[in-house]
Parts: sequence; structure tokens; C-alpha cells
Amino acid sequence: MASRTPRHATARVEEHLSALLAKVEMKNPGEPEFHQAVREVATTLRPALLRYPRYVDEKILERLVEPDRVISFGVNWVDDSGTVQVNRGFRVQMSSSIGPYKGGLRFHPSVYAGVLKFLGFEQTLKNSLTTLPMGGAKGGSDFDPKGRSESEIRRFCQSFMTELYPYIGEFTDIPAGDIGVGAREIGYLFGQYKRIAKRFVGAITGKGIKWGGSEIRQEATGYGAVYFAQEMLRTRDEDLEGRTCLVSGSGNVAQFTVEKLVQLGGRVVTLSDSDGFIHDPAGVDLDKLEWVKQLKNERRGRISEYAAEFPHATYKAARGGDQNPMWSVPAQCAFPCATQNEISAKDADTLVKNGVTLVVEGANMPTVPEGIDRFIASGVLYAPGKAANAGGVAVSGLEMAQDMQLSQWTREEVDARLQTIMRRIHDSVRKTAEDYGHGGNYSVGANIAGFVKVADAMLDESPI
Ligand code: NDP
Ligand code: 2IT
Repeated sequence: MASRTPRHATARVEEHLSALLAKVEMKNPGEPEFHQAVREVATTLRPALLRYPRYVDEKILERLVEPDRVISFGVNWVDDSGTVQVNRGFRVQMSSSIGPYKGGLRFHPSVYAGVLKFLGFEQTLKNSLTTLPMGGAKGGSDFDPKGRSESEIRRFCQSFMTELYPYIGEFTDIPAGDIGVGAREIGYLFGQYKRIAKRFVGAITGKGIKWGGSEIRQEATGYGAVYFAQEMLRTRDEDLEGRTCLVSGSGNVAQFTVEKLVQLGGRVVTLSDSDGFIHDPAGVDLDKLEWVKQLKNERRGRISEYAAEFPHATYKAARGGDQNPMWSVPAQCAFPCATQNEISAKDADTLVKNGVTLVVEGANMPTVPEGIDRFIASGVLYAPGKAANAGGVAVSGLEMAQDMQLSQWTREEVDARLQTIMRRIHDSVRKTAEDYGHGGNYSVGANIAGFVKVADAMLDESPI
């Protein structure tokens, strides 16, 4: 092949990227979240594509954004009044280049193929960062669990699994939880899997401790995000002690982010759900957190009740629009732990103006691209979800290992492994960013480090 001047090489990468993005939009119409996720990653991969022209020659990125399989199925079930209900279920099997498909299930009315493709794409790079051999997938349904009775949830989960069953297994595809799928739903899903399979195998993670689950899995995403934050702060000789933190959401990830922050001396002053947010200037302590866990995991109530229970706290209903007043509460650290695009460009401006120096994403893609740019340009320590929230799927990987060995590790052992994994992810992301001339940019570091491993596996497995 004739050698190319650097200018030709740069032009070739630019052409490759713009053709790729145009093709993704053309082939996946009406799926803005997927376009956004691909664009965010692709535009940070330039230095890797320049360094390794084979990635361009062999269309690695183009292959990666085309899911291996998108499985869609109807989920029919009967509600408490005897009426038939029809939902749509999915499993997007994105990539199995470095291991079996792995990723959560989301039950939320906003679920459609585009959301699951974005999540499956992010999951592929995230799982690569964990250092464990797991490919990427995501699934779920447009089923809305809110307001549904316990038996309706159970019947829905059973019907969902009856349809999903043929496509999963301990060596093929291993689902877990995500929004709307917690310990209760995993129990019903696993029960139905076992009923059909007639085998007790780890085909799902997030299981209960007494039936094949791992210690610390429930805590892992939130704890892991805070461990990641500690590593970032350490690079500036700082820690979390006495820092005021904003946390959004009040589900699994938010609860255990708060728990670890409080244990490490942080002061958490907000929590939210899709109806609004609470501001507690006195701080959410461990007793208040226990009350929140009861509220959300047992009584399935709304976060507004917090303000009625704890006198100094206030509640504000969500207004919609392009600014969330929660992000204007003065603080030093922000942990978005609810959902995608929950920090707008204006919210990012407000956070920066108020002096936030650390933003760690517990949720997947919670910051819009312009917001990420603002954080990075302002010198904020910004950790993208695919690195910061990888602790959840990492401990899912540890659960798979324990299931295969018919063993159960202690809480201390799993927590120590989680801390080591988060430190390694941090160090590899940081080092990769430096190595490619973008020191301090965790977004570039995470995308390139995650991508290169998958890309090299693709080249090894299918050389042209
Ligand atoms: P949960 O269902 O436990 O909690 C979700 C929380 O976010 C709830 O408080 C929910 O409020 C709020 N929320 C959901 N959708 C919206 C919305 N459209 N607008 C405002 N608030 C919303 O889910 P998780 O805590 O498990 O997941 C939270 C985030 O973390 C997601 O982005 C998920 O993909 C990500 N994640 C989860 C992992 C896990 O192991 N569970 C691992 C890695 C990432 P409401 O009750 O009103 O719906
Ligand atoms: O987004 C995520 O990483 C998850 N929802 C967890 C996936 C898993 O398989 O544990």
C-alpha cells in the first residue's frame, strides 16, 4: 500500500467518520439516542483510527455499530382485572467479540429499539473496560411497572422470560437489572428461566444472595462510581471529606452512591425521581437513606414524601424544559444517577458557574454532548458513565465466575475486587488519554481504551 502523508491520513479518517455517522442515521431512522451515543464515541476515536489504519480498512467501527442481532417479541399478559395487556420486549445483542453478550434489562415506557441500541453500544465498550471477558447487550420492554400490583409485575416478568428464554444462557447472553428491574423482578425472571430450563445455572445476574447471587452486586454500581470519584480526586491530592454532593435519582444506583459518599464523609443534599427533587441542606445521612430505601424498594412511593418526613428538606416538582433546578443547588460534586440526557447544556453551565469540580456519571449517558464539552473545557473532573458505572457489570462478571465455580465469596472479598477493578479502569482510562495526547480527558480515554480491545479482538477473529 502506498504510504500516506499525515494530511491524507487525517482526511481519510474524517471521511470515514462522516460517512459512518451519515450511515448510522440513515439506517437507524428516528433513533436519536443511538445516533448521539455513536457520535460521542466516534468523534473521540480519531487518534486511534489514525494510529491504527487497519481499524478503518477493515470497517471495525461500522461493524461495531451494527448489532449482531435485534430480537423483538410481543409480551402478552393478563392484568388484575382480567384484561389482556400487550407490551413489546427486546434483546439487542450488540457484540460478542470479547465474551458472551452481557447487559441489563430496562422496563420503562420510553424503551424502544433506539434506546436499547444506545445502551448496548455503550455496554460493549464498558464491559471491555472492566477487564473481564464480556460482550455487550441490552434488553427490556416498554412495560411501565409504576402502579402495577405485585402479581401483575410477576405475571409480566414470567411472560417476558417465556419469550426471551431461547436467546439467553450462561455462555450465550446473561441479562441483569437496569431501570425498573431490581431484586424483585430478577427473582421472578430467574424463577421462570429455571422453570423452563430445568437447570440451575447463572443465566442472569443480580440474583439474591441465597440463590446464586453475589455479595455487593446490589451496591456495586453506586459504590464503584464513588470509588472512581476517589481515584479522580486523588490525582489532585483531594478527597470526598466534607464535600457537598448532588445525587439525582433515588433507585438502585443513587441509593448506593449516597451510601458510599456518606461513609466517606461526603454531604449529599439532593435526591430525585421523575416527578421532582428534594433538597435537604442538613444532608441525607445513613438513617434517612434507610428510610429512602424503604420508601423506594418496599413501599414504592415517591421522593416527594421525603420532604414531609424530614422537616428541613424541601421538594420541587419537575417542570420539564431544558433546565433542571436540581442542578442549580450549590455543590462541589455531581453524581447523575437517574437516566439519559438529564444534564442539559444549560445545566452544565450552571454546575460549572456554581463551582462544581467533579461530575461522575452513575447513569448511562446522563449528560448531553454539549454539556460534556463544557465540563471538559472548564477543567471539571468529568467521568463518563461507561467508566464510572462499570462496577455494576463488573460484579455481575464476578457473580458469573462464582456461579461457574459453585462458590460464594465474602462481602469483603468482592468489595476489595470491585475497588481494584475501579482503580484499574481509572488508571487505564487516564493513561490512554495521556498516551493519545488528551491528558485529563476521561471521555477520550474511556472510549479509546474500551474500543481498542474490542477492535483488536474483531481483527484477530476475522482477519480479511
Ligand atoms: P432504578 O429503576 O432503580 O432507578 C431509576 C431512578 O431514576 C428512579 O429514581 C427513577 O424515578 C429515575 N428516573 C428514571 N427515568 C427517569 C426519567 N425519564 N426522568 C427522571 N427520572 C427518571 O434504576 P437504576 O438505579 O438501576 O438505574 C439508574 C441509571 O443507572 C440508568 O441510567 C441505568 O442505565 C444506569 N445503570 C444501572 C446499573 C445497575 O446495575 N442497575 C449499572 C450501570 C448503570 P422514577 O421512580 O420516577 O421512575
Ligand atoms: O448499565 C449497566 O451496566 C447495567 N445495567 C448492568 C448490567 C449487568 O449486566 O450487570
